[in-house]
Amino acid sequence: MKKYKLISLALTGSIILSAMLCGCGSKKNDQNSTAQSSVSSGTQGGDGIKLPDNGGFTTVQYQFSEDKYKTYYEIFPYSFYDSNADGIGDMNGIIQKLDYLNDGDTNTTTDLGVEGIWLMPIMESPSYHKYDVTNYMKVDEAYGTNDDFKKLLDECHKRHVDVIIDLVINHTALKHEWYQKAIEELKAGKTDGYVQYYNFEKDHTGGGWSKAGVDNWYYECQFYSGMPDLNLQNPKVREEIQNVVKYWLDMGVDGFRLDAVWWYESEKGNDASIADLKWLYDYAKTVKPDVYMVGECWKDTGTTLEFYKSGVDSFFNFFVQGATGKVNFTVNKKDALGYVQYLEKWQSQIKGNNPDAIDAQFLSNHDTARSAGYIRTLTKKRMNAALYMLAPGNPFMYYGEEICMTGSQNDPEKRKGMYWSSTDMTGYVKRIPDNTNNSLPDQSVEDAQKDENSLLNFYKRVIALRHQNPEIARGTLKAVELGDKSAAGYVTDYNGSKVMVIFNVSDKAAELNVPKDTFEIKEVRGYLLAAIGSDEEVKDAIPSSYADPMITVKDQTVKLPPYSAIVLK
Ligand SMILES: [Ca+2]
Ligand SMILES: [Ca+2]
Ligand SMILES: [Ca+2]
Repeated sequence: MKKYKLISLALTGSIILSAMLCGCGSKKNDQNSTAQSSVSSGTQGGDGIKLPDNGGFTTVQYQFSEDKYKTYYEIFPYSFYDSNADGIGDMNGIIQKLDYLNDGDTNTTTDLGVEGIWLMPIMESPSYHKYDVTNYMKVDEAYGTNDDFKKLLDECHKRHVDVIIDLVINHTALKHEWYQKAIEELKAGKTDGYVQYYNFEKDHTGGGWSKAGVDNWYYECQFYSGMPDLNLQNPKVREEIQNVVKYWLDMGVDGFRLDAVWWYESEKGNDASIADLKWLYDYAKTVKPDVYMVGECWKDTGTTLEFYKSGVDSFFNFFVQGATGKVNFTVNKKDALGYVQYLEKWQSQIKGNNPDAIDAQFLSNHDTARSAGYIRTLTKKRMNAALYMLAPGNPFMYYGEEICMTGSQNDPEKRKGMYWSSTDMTGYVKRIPDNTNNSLPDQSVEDAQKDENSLLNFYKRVIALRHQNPEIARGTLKAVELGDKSAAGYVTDYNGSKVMVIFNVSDKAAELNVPKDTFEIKEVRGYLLAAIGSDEEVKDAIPSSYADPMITVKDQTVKLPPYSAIVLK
């Protein structure tokens, strides 16, 4: 893994210098401070530490990540953007919308600024969701060609955006030629060829198996009869999968999202599944040493921790997501302290099983309801975004989260067309098979771009703050109690460079004293204001804009308005 180059810019230095000079208050220093103001451009008068203009959003420079630490965006290609008006989103559609995700320029703010994309399955498949593959080396025709995908990769890489694709190897589609050949062989009384690719047994009773339609043979199919489970321990299956992994890595993908990893050897036990994962990851590294993999292990914490022993970089953190997950709980129960203590504990646990482990937080994905469905106010939606986007590791945002799309009744409803514009429906995917509810959110992307307070514009700020401070994703974290559970923080240390992040998840302002032996405050890197004035739950006064943030940082005392976050250095 490449080490992240910490930024040392003149701008940063000048802010520190200016802050130091400003703190003294003598006439001479005031003059110096004025002389510095053209570059430091702080927004706060008085004798505290200067705050960066506009929360630091447009004033603190950063570089694109060069290692595996990225802010990811999950895309369902079917629903994202339809470039040829055939009713189905496609590779060329994603290319057309890349500048919305990242335009490749850290100085512009029209884009979200994400540095990674997870594409849900793109390989040939008979289903709309494509989690049952018929050809592992071919992009589904509905989405385009392999060349279209290659072009998408090139366009992403030009913008410093990594691409990982879904790899679905627990099972294939029933129509996959391997399975079709296996059935032909069974009929011919042959069991040493493709039959070995799957798990066939005679007279198998119990769940997760179906009749193969030949004599009294049954085959394993843990998800449903249309998805026969592969025999991942079979050397020939492994050779096939290695060819698939090499094919896409050679084409330029940066890694894989691994579907259903707990199910790999669900009948043999976790150790066997973990061994499969280790084999897969170790092989992929021989092709691309810095390959990134994130596994879907949708089980309890103990099982997820165990799976980190495979060496795979990340497993999705299912414990922070959803209505009752840690992130929303933190806001609803005003328990910032519980959150940072959780972050410290979980980081130490996953790194205990894999020193290179990277946590993968998210609020929702294609299988769960988006957060706008369970978070009532914009204030709380923004605070939720701040919490998981300022956690260590790689956060994953499901498309549509940022414009408060909803959908919870069934899977197709959670995968509705991305709502780009209320005035121009070009590219909008009207219908996902079997979805009956096509209701649209209040704001399209176009509307949200123009609304200063929109969740979309808040996400841009928090993602920028995350990237301006590479310690947040990469550092070793220690929770810091500041006397009140509704306002707490953490100090994180990345190769000796430390930042402190403080969250105030209360409806009241907070005045906090940071012990000097815990963290010595020298600089304000940036801050976030999540509270919206019209939200009735906010009790204390809140800032009306970033020009007057109602934040002061003086000596070791930090005053924060309700629902806010700050990054100190
Ligand atoms: Ca299309
Ligand atoms: Ca940009
Ligand atoms: Ca399996």
